[in-house]
Amino acid sequence: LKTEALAAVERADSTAALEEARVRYLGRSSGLVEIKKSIGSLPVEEKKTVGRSSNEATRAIEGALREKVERLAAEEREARLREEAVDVTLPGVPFPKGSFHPTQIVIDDVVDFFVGLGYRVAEGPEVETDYYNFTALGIPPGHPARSMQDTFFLDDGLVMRTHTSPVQVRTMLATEPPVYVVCPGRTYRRDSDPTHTPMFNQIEGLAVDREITLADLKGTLAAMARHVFGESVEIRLRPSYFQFTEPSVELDVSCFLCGGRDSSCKVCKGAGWLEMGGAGMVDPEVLGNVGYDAEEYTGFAFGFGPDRMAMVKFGIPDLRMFFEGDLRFLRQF
Ligand code: FA5
Repeated sequence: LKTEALAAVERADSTAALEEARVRYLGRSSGLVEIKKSIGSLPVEEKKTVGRSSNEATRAIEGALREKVERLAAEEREARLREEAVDVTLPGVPFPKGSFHPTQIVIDDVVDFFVGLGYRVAEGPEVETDYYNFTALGIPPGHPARSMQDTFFLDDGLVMRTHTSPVQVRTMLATEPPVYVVCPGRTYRRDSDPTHTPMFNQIEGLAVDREITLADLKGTLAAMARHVFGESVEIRLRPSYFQFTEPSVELDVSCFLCGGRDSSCKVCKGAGWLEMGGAGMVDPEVLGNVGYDAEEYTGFAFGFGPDRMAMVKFGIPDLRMFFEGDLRFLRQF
């Protein structure tokens, strides 16, 4: 029995196999325990020899087990260490890194600028009611400006918003003045050519407070343009018309590349100025529509096209490239 047990211990090649051998040869129902139990019924002279030899066998097996346990544990630890070893001298595995979309770079840049001035960021739904998209902004049903915006109409008086200006209305209805917000978001029009896409982005801005003037608007837009395009750019406000601002202006930024001096400039084509978006003083009627006191408060608003701004900033000739998802294009930013 002892020889068999020692051989089994020697054969065991894992701590689990060793435990199995221990139970088999020393456990409660092992042959050795059986023998020890039977000692009491043996004749006196046999008791001594059987007792001694069974004790001796138990000690020998226990000793062999202990030694083997230690050896196995050491071996297993060593194997694990070998397996988990990290060779810090190997070169790292490079993993692909994404980059921001050019439009997103401009949006983040503009939003950062306004947040720095203390503006809050506001958002609104892309599926908008006719009321917020048009009527509340002074464009009643049947007004020609509705068809000028090439609207995608949905059922039940809903439209895909054609601009971010409805967020102005929603913000003012939800907050008491003073209000300072920027509202980036997706907008939709039935347009498609090198500078127009059916889905595009706008960034709306709105400031309503006591004694806000057109000079505040101009100073704010000039600082924004310098932040996005560089310290040397100038801005120009041209008279324009929007139903929800009076007076209304169009914002032009001087070409940051050639400063308007190069007729072959690939950014401005020699025009010297680049169109960024619309702006103006919030029409008192719009303030009245949201329950603000137009005697006490005035405000300015603006709406830029960050896709267009990105075309200019990065010198991209066709807006549609922004939406093709071509990685060769996107990896450049
Ligand atoms: C508006 O949408 C006004 N809501 C802007 C505004 C806001 C005026 C607040 C006054 C006060 P407009 O239709 O001009 O204005 O569009 C503004 C900008 O959106 C454009 O200058 C252009 O940069 C961008 N844009 C318009 N249509 C498209 C299009 N299809 N694709 C890409 N950009 C476009």
